[in-house]
Amino acid sequence: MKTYYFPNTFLWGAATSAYQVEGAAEEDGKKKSQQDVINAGRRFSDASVTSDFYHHYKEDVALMKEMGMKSYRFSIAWSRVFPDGDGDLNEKGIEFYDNVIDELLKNGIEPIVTLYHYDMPLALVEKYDGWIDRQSVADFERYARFVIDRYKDKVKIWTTINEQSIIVQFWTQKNLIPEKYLSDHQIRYQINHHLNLAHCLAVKAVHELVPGGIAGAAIGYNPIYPLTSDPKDCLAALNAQEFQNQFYLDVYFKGFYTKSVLIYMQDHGFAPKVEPGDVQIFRENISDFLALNYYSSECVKWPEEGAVFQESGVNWSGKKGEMDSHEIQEDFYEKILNPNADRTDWDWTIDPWGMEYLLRDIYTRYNKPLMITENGIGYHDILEADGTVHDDYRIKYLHDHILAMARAMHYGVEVLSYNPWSFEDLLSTSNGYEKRYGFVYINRTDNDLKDLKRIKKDSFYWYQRVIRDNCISE
Ligand code: BGP
Repeated sequence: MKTYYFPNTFLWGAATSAYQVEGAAEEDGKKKSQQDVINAGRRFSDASVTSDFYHHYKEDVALMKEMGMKSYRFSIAWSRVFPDGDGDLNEKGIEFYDNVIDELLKNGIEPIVTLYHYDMPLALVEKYDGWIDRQSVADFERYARFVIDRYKDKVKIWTTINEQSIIVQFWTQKNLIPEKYLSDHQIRYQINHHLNLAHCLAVKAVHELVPGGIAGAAIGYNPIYPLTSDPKDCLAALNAQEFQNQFYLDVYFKGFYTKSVLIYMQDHGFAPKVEPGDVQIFRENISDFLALNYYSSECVKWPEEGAVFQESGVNWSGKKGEMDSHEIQEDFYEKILNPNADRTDWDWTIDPWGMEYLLRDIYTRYNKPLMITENGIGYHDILEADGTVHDDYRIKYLHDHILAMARAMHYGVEVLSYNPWSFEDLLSTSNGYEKRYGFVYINRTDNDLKDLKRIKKDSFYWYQRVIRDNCISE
């Protein structure tokens, strides 16, 4: 049995995002974000209370400390700080984050702050359709600069945009898109262009304002495998890899759009409009690291002649066609479920080998430090009558993924932190409270708020030992 030890500086932790955990969606001056509207229309709980971190943050930070966390990755809600997106500051809103950050620091937990996690202020969607309009970039920059400047002495690690690739891939679920644009894929990639500019301007602000600060995006990243060794399937995998992953990373680290993807987009009429000076903004603001949200891998094959299919064979809910019915013609690659991997109840593949594969692959190509800002398994957890939650499946999932990360580190990959999803149960973006991820169980369901009691799962005690021992064994 081999044991892998981690560096003493390794930032063990866990992650959440504002609208999925805070609740208090319209309290103390906060106004709605687009997620409040998107979630209100779903078949599970809305985002008004979620896990009520807003009122329980001290209790929750105490639990983080008890588990031994060295870092906590969370996001700031733009609409709590500037309720109208571009208007006046909400003093009470920013005070909440002052308090959370101070509480973390007091407990020896390093804050890893994400500036944007799907939650565009609704006011800006109503004003100009959110990220569709280029004005969103300037408004985001103003918000980001304010927050970065306020915490420049307390927060050193900044992630800019959460899962840009997912925002683009599932653009009608992660953004409120007006009916008239729903089948306009040029708009989809224009949103992406604006997100790239917003990301770069936030990196710039961190470099200018934060002494010793580092910045990077948190990308949703699935490694892609060819179904067979047929050269056409291998080429399809390369196409998918460039289209879904490299297209984002090349901007973050090289300052340009991947040529093959841009040409594909031009051929199909959905390339973004790029203004003079934009590429210079990309080139001058290269990221310091890449934060990775890793859950699953994907498998592709060469597409059938003339096939029309969804951009994702299996969408975010794990059910075909349920949530994103807007199709895109792809003659580049065709996704299929990997026949060689286990799957969760929602058909997400469970692939620890993919963790080692992607860490080594990305590090070799870009040579920048990496962080894991999400990784975890959604499950129908059961609260037993004696108040315990036996989540051995989560312990196995996390063990196997940490081990894979350790193997990658053994081969030289620089990984700074591990922040699995999620610290506590929260509102899953696709399945509400039916699908749980936390180390801490929140006593509520989609239909019943109950007492919101915090209950430590078996995985809590297991992860506590991993952090204490600072190692993982095969
Ligand atoms: C990531 C998001 C998270 C989180 C996670 C799990 O894409 O960054 O916000 O939600 O996926 O997915 P889900 O919530 O759909 O179960």
